[in-house]
Amino acid sequence: MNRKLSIIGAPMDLGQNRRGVDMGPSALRYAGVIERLERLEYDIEDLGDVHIPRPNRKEEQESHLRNLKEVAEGNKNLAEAVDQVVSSGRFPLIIGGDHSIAIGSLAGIAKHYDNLGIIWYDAHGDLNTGESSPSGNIHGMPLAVSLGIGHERLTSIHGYEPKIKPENIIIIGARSLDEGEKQLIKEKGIRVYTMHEIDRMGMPEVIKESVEYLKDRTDGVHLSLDLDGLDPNEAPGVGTPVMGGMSYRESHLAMEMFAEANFITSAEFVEVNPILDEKNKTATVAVGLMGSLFGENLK
Ligand code: B3U
Ligand code: MN
Ligand code: MN
Repeated sequence: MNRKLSIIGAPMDLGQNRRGVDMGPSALRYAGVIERLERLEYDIEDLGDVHIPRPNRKEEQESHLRNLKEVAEGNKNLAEAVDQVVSSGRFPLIIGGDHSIAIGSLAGIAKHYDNLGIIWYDAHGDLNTGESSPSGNIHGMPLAVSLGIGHERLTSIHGYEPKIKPENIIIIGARSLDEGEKQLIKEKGIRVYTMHEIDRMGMPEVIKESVEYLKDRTDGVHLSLDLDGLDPNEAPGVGTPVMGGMSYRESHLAMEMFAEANFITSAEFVEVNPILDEKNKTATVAVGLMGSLFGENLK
């Protein structure tokens, strides 16, 4: 693992309609992310938060994609910050913010790789387009956008597209997929481990298969971890909780196995909403998972 780590906050709450997730970066810093990783002897630099514009509430929405202009602009800023971190040879750890920030993260990262692998740890597929979305919320679209599918204002961010290839994506933990997302998954042949597969196979086998699959075919792997992938009993501070999620223990095991595989080259932790949380529990869980991902329990 790259021992030089740069933390970038993305206080974005415009990709969905529950306020408070913009305080995610503060909640994660308060829960001790920097101290936790410093103990593991990483060289940590906290770059602070990128600028996310406020929406002009009086202005007409230009499109049924909620806050399109501001989400695009915030992600443009994030892409530039992340690109610089990767260019300087450091590991970008992005802390959100709602999941629409993956648009900017991937835009900044993927241009440095021919075959970036993506592990999408989430209750949702985030594969909607303006047409298929039931909500108009952009946090349900970043994976599609990164594949070059969706509004041009989003797909073109950072000047190239698509960012990633469908065969390099693995979704883990899905249990709330919309019809259009299911179609896209089939059409593009995207690998998905739903909760059904996780229950049948067990988490160790799911992660082992995922690592084996990505190791040979990719030259870097980005972990995009949405805290709503976990069960809401263990991570209650999220905007769209879905029952029956991955447990705290399964999630730690997954992170430990990724650490052992030593193949993650960038990561983001998103959707921590301290307003909806119970005494910062979800941020604390997230920081614990980062500890495992960065090798706390490696022998
Ligand atoms: N698929 C739904 C719900 C959703 C997606 N991501 C989250 N919720 N967190 C949508 O609105 O696209
Ligand atoms: Mn998500
Ligand atoms: Mn989700």
